Amino acid sequence: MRTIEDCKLYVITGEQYHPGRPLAEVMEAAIAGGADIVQLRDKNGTPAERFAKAKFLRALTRRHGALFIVNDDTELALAADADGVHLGQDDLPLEEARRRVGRGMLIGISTHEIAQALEAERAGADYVGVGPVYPTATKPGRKAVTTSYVSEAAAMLRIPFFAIGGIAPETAGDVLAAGARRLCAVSAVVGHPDPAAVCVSLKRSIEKWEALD
Ligand code: 3NM
Repeated sequence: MRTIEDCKLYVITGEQYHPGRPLAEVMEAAIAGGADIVQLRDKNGTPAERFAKAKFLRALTRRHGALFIVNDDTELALAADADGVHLGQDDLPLEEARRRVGRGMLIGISTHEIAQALEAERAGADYVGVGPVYPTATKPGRKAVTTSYVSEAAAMLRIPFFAIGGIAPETAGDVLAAGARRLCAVSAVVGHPDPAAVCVSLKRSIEKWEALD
């Protein structure tokens, strides 16, 4: 089983970006291209639909040795036997989430400034998201934090962080140059006709920078 430290490329579902194309096909392609983590992020589905998707993605990730994380919902994460749950700043406090899911499950936190990331680390988060680095239609209304937050995170955090928000093969170089070694993407991967090829490209960029460390 992969640990969070081993994971470099994190892909989140975004079904609005592939209308008419099955979730299964898109996420399987992302994993084939090198996604180490898949997160189910589904703000619109019914509980039954969300459970069905979670069960499916759990089986898919297990088959390929990837991690599976559920956005926002500790109950669904537990019911689907996910590897972790991901929380935003306005979701459940980390301590309460930990009480619900126990020590065995990963907890990730979205952060938008270094104080939030340091607080998440102190409170026992297993990883944080750092973003949105660039403006993104996937999370509208949130101000871009730019690569300067990525540099701060690289200098100050001990736990793994994933740069997120507008991450694509075209932007990855600048984000990696700022100090990120883990990337997370939605639209650039799942909205592309060839999700596997985008993942391969992102993974290569990460590995190139790792080799220079
Ligand atoms: N969280 P895309 S940015 C889900 O900064 C999410 O916490 C963010 O989507 C954060 O790769 C984001 O399409 C959306 O830009 C990322």
